[in-house]
Amino acid sequence: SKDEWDYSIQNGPSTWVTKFPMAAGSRQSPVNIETKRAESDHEALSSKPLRWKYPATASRKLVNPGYCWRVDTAGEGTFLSGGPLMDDVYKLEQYHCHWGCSDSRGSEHTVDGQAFAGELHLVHWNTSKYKTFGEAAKASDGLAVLGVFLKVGKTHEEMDKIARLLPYVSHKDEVVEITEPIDPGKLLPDDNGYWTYLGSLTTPPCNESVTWILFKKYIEVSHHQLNIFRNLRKFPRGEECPCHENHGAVINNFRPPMPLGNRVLRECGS
Ligand code: SG7
Ligand code: ZN
Repeated sequence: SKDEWDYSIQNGPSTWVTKFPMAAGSRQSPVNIETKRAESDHEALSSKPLRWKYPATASRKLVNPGYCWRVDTAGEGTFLSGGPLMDDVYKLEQYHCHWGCSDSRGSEHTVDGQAFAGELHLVHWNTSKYKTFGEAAKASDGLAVLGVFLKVGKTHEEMDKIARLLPYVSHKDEVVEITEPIDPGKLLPDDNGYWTYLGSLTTPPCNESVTWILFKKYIEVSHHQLNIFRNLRKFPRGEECPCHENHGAVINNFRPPMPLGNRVLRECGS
């Protein structure tokens, strides 16, 4: 159908442009972060430190949309501002994750050509300028996504709350209420250094509306936790698996890097 897309050979990233023309734009994401190209313009970025606040009750529902897991949040009380966002106040809409079939790939952004095992995205929208998420998603300064790289190591306690709920949403369109508080702030690394550039949503319709803020420091999750992500299914419960590939597992749900072109990559902190 018209807005069908996925990560397969037939409907994957290289085909998105036929149904979603914005995917061919010059401000697309993800990109490869060439660390040597990053400009450290301290005046502009560090004069206003990046600040966020997420109440522990912000995480409401865990969803399997068939191509990732996603936590929908109650925006009230959430807050992201400063850094490249200046004085505009952004609210958290949702957070979700991208991962691979093995621990050697899975992130969307790469750093000097290196992929990570996964990438967590906290999606925010500009409430200073727009009335709804939908309106913000169409504006060039409408969205801000915090990106966190996942590396395989020790078990992440906060991420484990999500991993423990994932079996309840193993199939597409399943939803579970979050009762034990999950604090998205605890999913961020302990160092605030970041890279930032202007880009897009990494999935169709690939709107060029995102200020990307990627933490330089990764977080660790265990191999077992990633395997729980890889157990999600792309098809609804009770339906026959439509694909003979990987038992319909949600894996390799990342878009490959797009050209940075003449966009500016800035950095703040180490
Ligand atoms: C994931 O990434 C989902 C999408 C999200 C998309 O596929 O979380 O959200 C929903 C509602 O399923 O799209 C509009 C939107 O947030 C792109 O987000 S991303 O650029 O941060 N990867
Ligand atoms: Zn994402």
